[in-house]
Amino acid sequence: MMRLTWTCLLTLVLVTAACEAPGEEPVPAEEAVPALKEVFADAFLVGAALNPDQFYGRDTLGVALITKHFNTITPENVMKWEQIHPEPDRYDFEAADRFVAFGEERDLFIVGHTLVWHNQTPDWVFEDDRGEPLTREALLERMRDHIQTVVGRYRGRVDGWDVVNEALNEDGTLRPTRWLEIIGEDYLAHAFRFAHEADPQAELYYNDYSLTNPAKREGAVRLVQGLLDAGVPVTGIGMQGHYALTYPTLEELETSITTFAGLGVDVMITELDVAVLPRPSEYWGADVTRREELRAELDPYREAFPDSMQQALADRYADFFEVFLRQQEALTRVTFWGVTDGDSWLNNWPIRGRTSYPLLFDRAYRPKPAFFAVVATARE
Ligand code: 9MR
Repeated sequence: MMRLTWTCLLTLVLVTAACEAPGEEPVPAEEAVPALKEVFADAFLVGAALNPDQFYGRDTLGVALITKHFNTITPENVMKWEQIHPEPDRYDFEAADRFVAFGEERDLFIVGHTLVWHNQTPDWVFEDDRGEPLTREALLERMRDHIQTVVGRYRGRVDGWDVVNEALNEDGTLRPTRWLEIIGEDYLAHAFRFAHEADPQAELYYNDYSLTNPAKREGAVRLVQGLLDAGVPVTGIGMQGHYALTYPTLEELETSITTFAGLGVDVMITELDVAVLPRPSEYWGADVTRREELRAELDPYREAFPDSMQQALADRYADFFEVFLRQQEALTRVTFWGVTDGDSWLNNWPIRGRTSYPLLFDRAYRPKPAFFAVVATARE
């Protein structure tokens, strides 16, 4: 009996030791961890995309981080068309209501994501009862009903909306979606007008990735300038910050921010993360439909993230935040796409089941060296 007990104890010690992966920082004292929203209070809002475990309160450690560090939130998925409006005559507001209540309970700036997109939008949206494509008028009416029902429900409570998401190709032309095909180029103008009618106070954004690429940047300028010239109420451009250790260049990032600000609209970094895993191809966008096969060499940090990589990530984040701080007049908000590394979509895209490290908090909810590097940029 005694021997068994000692064996158990020894096992416990060994298992506990194994949990302390080599190279991991000791947990910093709570008071040594400043709140991001306070560190950047004079510059811009700081936020995160949330999942249901967080806003339903199941992920209690995640909730503690959100409550401490962020003053703006975006729902990662629950306001997308297929979730909030799964069938023609059925809206499902349960999760979105909880998300909004979570933000109100903490007095956060609440962003709605997203009203008009080509992904996560059911096929029926574009079809009549017989499965035939809708006419332009019928699709516009369906878009109006969706936008006004959703925006109207949260009028005065959701502060800003990603009205149209990812409408541009990499070359800056309009993406050939069913919205474009059936309605025509003015589908964006209609979407913004419908949203404005439903909540005249809400900020309304065009949101996209790869907006640091010159051709796509120019496409966004043409698009948004055209909307503004036509009197369409666009208040901001959301630059999804799906970045990496070597992409984009800081110069391209800063040029995009200043160029967009020059249009007279707000600019925000809406989906920030920094990919650290090997890329299966030279594609740098964030098209969620792209998929690649898992190979061991593409998932090198399953067990631990080496110190050298932690440092590279920290340096990269510091570089980005130096640009953001320099451009604080233009930027209203910086939102991370997730809270901890364990939450990130990059664990499953473009390859399912990898172990990625793209955010400021690790899987054990601890601030990483990148967190402290970001904080340091505000104190230089
Ligand atoms: O992070 C989101 C992930 O959980 C979803 O599976 C995915 C599918 O649509 O969408 C992800 O969020 C995307 C966002 O809505 C728009 N920009 C790209 C984001 C990352 O794919």
